Amino acid sequence: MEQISGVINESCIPYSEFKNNVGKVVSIKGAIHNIRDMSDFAFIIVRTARELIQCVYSPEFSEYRKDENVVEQAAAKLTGLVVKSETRDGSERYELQIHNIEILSKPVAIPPVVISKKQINCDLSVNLDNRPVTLRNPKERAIFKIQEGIQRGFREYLTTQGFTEVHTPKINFAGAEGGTNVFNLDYFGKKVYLAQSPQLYKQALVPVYERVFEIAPVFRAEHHDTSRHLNEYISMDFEMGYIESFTDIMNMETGVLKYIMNLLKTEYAPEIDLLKVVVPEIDTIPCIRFKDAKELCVKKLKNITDMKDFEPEEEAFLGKWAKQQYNSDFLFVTHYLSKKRPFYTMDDPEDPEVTLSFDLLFRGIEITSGGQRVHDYDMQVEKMKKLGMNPEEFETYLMLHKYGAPPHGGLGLGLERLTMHLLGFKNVRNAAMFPRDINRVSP
Ligand code: AMO
Repeated sequence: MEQISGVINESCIPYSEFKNNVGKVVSIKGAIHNIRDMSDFAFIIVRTARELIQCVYSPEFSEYRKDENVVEQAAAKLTGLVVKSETRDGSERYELQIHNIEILSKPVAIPPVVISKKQINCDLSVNLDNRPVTLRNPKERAIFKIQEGIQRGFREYLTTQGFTEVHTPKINFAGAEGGTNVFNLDYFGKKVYLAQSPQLYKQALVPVYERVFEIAPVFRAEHHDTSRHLNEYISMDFEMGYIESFTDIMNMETGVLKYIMNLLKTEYAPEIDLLKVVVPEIDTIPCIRFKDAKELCVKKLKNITDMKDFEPEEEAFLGKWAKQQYNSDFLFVTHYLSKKRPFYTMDDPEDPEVTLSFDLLFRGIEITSGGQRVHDYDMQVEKMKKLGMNPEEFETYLMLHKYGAPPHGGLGLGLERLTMHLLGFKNVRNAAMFPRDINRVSP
């Protein structure tokens, strides 16, 4: 009987092994990304998971140039001799002089968008309509490799800080964030909601694990088509107990961001270079109170009418201000008004009009909301009643407070928002692999 050992016997080597195989005949597998047929020789560029490998037909094996199965997007196994060459800038490169091409699978149609050029050259909507294909373009896929790095950094750093990774339900008995942007769901005749955030559950887990984090999709029924809102996005959340002040949460986030940026520079350098990303340097992040930030905006910008929150232009202005004053791409804005923050937010005991909460702006756009939570049962019930909520509907959430909860707080960081601003996109959809917006649920 065949036994499965858990070891895959690879007949192919990855590109990283080319340098140890110069002068040897090896095999690789990948997609034929581009065929560049010159008059007396031809290149085949093979796309593997992270590289483009240059392969060249040796003259004695040039019969493959006539093989009609060798077409772009075919999946192939290529065998040949590894040779060392130099790029124009003098750096080392290795290529494969082809001896044999085995076609593993051949496409039946030409891609609807040219993906073998350096860059996808079409409208964003066409790009998104053809996502399974356009993502094959090296620049497009680099976006989501970097996004992987952000999530990995978040996970790795928090794990070293004693956090436990959790998964909370996405079908919920209540919308945690309030507002009208909640998706209703018919759950066997009962009205339930898609999770707007893991808020109520991550708090419930604080007395269990003290520190928890989650990276998962959340759902917001955004009624408008904007360049920074998605209907489904990845929320990177954490919640930590026994905090001494809500600045503990901002310190933890600063540590997370430093770690992420460093990880991107070291382990995601090919994608960072390809997309020419300017990775922010983080030393310390400045903090400003909402009231003081608003005063700055009122002084510098015209026609500000909403004194309770920021318009996008104000955030953009504050982003520039932080850069000029503190050479920082990030700015914490703290002590938002009580009226504007959700029911679970702790009011400032020194001034109950404001909360122990914050937003983090990155290059002038909010990427995080967070703060300290109410942990006292009576205080939470009273706050809910004041806001016109029925505490009875939140009976299971209030078990947290009823049966004892330490002072705690946390935050939610929008993965696509962070990616968007890191990569300098104007539209958050560029930073969503398969975006969901008011007009799009496919692909
Ligand atoms: P908030 O609702 O501010 O806070 O969301 C946190 C972060 O999520 C991102 N975000 C979005 N990204 C894309 N499309 C959207 N429609 C969208 N809405 C929000 C932003 C935002 O800063 N429970 C709290 C967090 C907490 O206090 O722990 C919450 O969800 O980057």
